[in-house]
Amino acid sequence: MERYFQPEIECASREQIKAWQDERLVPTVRRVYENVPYYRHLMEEKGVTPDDIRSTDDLHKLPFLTKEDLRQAYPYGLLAVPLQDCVRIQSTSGTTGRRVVAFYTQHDIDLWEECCARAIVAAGGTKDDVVHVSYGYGLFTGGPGLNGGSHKLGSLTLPMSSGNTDRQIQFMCDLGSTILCCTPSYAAYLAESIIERGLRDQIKLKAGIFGAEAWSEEMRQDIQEKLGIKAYDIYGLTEISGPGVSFECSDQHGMHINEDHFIPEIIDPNTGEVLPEGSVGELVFTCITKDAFPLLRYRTRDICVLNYELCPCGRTHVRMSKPMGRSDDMLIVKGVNVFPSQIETVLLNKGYPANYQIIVTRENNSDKLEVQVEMTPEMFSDNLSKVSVREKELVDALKAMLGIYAVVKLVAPKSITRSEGKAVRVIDKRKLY
Ligand code: DLL
Repeated sequence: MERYFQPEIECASREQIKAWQDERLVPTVRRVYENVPYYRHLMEEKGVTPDDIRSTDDLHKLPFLTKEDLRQAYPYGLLAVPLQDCVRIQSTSGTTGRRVVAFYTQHDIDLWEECCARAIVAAGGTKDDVVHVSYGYGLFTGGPGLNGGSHKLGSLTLPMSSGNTDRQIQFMCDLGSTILCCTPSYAAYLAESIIERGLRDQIKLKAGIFGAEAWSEEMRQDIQEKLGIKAYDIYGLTEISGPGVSFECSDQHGMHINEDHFIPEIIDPNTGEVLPEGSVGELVFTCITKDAFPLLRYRTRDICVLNYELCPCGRTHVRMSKPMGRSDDMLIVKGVNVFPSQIETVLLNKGYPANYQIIVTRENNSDKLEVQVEMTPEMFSDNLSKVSVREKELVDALKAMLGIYAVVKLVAPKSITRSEGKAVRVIDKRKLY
């Protein structure tokens, strides 16, 4: 039977959801206009005043915010409350450019943790569960978010953080962890390590809540089979609060967006035009309940589609598809759009583990795509001629999926560095030339 953390909200009618959004958007826009000079300036440039925003139907009139704006306004420029009212910051990893810092009041943290509690309940969690949180703690939102959600639910929380795989597995066995929260790539690594140590029948996991990076359906099947669990997707981003912006339910067909807090839109990433229902485009969020950092029309760069059909689980909040990639993660190789998720699908379909790295270089003005793929131990024991047959097979399958030629290198099991957080899938050396 489906359980809800807040049924009156999660299963509200669409009319009720729209009414909440309308009544929360209007004062939020006014408050941001009055308290955030950076955004007021953007509104003035567009000739919009708070009086122009009377309901969500007027949302499209507001200017967008981008990561570049957050960098420009770093660190305090988008804060909508006095700094003394804030109790926490979280931050993105800042691998490309300046870090982005998000601020929280206690009220913001409470709402964020509620969103994460909804995600845990949707994955079958109750207060009787032992929630094993192996997302990183610290500035990254993964650990603190799921930790807080588990507390809200009253479950026993194991704040493991990432790393130290032996200790993770030992605690999992000794304390009987039932729900594992970590990145899907680390879940795959933990699954492999548990099986290698012959401990599969000593773990009591029933579910996993995996997100923070793209992962395919094939990878889900693989983790589910190896650990004997149901694996749920969870999505979020630091700028909007962290994990729990949306989450999967038992139906496992898209993630319900917490629409009482965040209004989603899908836009054309090139023109900024709002696209009709069912279109694939860039996801944009407007925060309507946050105190400290209520970003309006924030462009996530994540490409996905929204599904407003009624979900069999009973939740009425719109579902977003798994992000098909990020508009800024998409590689353009020889003029062709390549998403790492397409490569992952081919590999998993052909029985390879999800340990791979994509390396793009440029030689003589021509792009070169190389995919290094780990073999399973059984494949590794094959003779060399069989390995080259396998490589050729993969080249053909990748050509069929991507439309371009990729060099394939099959490498020994465990030779690609494992990540305890988000996996590093792409090394684009063209940027270094
Ligand atoms: O990754 C928050 C999070 C933590 C989500 C734990 C889920 C679980 P950031 O580090 O700011 O925040 O990265 C946000 O990660 O814009 C997406 O591109 C990507 N991302 C997050 N969740 C998913 C997911 C956290 N389920 C960026 N599938 C986002 C695919 C995801 N990509």
